[in-house]
Amino acid sequence: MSKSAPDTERELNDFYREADQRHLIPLWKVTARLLPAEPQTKVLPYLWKWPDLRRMANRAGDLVPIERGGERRVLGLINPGLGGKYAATHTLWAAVQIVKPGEIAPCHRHTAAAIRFIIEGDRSYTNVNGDKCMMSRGDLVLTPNWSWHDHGCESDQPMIWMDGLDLPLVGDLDAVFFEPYPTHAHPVAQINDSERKFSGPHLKPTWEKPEGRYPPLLNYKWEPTYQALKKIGEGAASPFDDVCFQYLNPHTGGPVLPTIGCYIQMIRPGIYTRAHRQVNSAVYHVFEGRGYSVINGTRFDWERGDFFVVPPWAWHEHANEGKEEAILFSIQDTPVMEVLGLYREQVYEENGGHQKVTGKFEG
Ligand code: 1HN
Repeated sequence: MSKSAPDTERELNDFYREADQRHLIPLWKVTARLLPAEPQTKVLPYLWKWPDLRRMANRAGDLVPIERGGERRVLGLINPGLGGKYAATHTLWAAVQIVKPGEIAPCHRHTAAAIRFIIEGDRSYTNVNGDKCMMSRGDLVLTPNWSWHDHGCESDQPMIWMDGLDLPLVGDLDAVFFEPYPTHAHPVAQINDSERKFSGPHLKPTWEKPEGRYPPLLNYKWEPTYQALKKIGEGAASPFDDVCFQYLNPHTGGPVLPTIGCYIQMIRPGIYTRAHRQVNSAVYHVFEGRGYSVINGTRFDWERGDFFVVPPWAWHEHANEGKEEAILFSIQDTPVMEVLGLYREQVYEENGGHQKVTGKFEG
């Protein structure tokens, strides 16, 4: 005798209740949620304006001392889509940090890897494992994971830079370790040593052998970077990014850090790029100039100093309608996607490669 429909339904409900109590999930109930046709990210496109960031950084400089415990005077960018997670994208931390004249931010190390991109000031440094890397505007400085680092400012003006870290990713992997150095500052063994050895154009010293994953060059100076941008900028470039360079590890030719790719990009006057989307997320800092990006149909107007986020798998295109070049620095989690075999990109084919603009970001 076959069972009646209500009987079956009751048994099924009992089954689901027991599964829940036993910490089991029947996959057939959640397949669509677990396996969407394409990424369904919570990361939102967002824009932070420089006058606010700068004013707040300076205010923090007035109000908050740098001490052991607090460690750093840093204002992190929080993505409004991530439910309060301390992150600019699901994988990347981005922030502005201020160090005032005479201060030294105490030496420590952590398993999250970091980059600095210098926005304002000079005659400050990051001491990375004893190599004192002198920093000025436009320099990119690396602190690879588990490297000792302290920051000092020897100028009579405060120093402000962008911090980029893979901390949200390392946190999700439950792999965060942190250790303060026994003294406030690390002894200085050399000054600009990695730069001295490894910043020759397409040249590397033959006697310096790779040390595991440790990148041999820690300071990518602005001037040669800019010269390279200008030189390549005389010809054709990418239809999606215009002139765009990835910073390289001179030993491997690969990304500067295993988890963070760094890019410098020039959108030349009159350029309007075509839209595409990539599986990686990105945090952009506007180093010079002004322009706008259309991200998933919303127009984001940016100018010098601003920061903005492009989420995973979000259509984006960039425009510079002015007469001056626009220069964007960005950090992206692309190396993670590539090493895991997850990297994908797609070209926007409709409407001549340009999205329909449906709104403007007003903050
Ligand atoms: C950190 O150690 C620094 O060393 C900057 O300057 C930002 C954000 C989160 C966690 C650690 C630094 C940081 C950070």
